[in-house]
Amino acid sequence: MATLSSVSERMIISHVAKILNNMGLSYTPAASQQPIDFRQVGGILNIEIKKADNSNIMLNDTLPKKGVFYICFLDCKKTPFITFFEGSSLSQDSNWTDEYLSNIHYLKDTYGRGKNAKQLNGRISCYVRPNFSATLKGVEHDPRFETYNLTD
Ligand SMILES: [Ca+2]
Repeated sequence: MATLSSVSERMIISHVAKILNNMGLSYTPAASQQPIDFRQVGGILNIEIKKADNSNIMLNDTLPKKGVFYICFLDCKKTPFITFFEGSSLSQDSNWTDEYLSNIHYLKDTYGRGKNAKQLNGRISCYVRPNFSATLKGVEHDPRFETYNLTD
């Protein structure tokens, strides 16, 4: 049997696709590198799969939001676990993200794009984008997260 550490997110996505297909559920798969792996599952649900080698998941520029259901496989050294949650459960306590995003937009408009960026001196250019990640440490004690140890 494969251990979680030898399994990639792509392999998990392919297994979930098989399960959804066997259940006769329709869905739209995400294009490569796009957020939300399965869209409009059965016409009602969006599913995002995450796999990490510790308790931190990478979100890049996508803040988890309401209406997206997350299934996360965490290969923590002590106890690998799987947790299920609705996106807003992860992001709603971080009330500073709107301010962060508006600062990112300011930096983009000043240095990364548009007429300001075109007026910058020299050969160097730059771009800035959000780079969110989240810790899932302790979610087994949070009722918003349905969590199971994978060693039990
Ligand atoms: Ca994913």
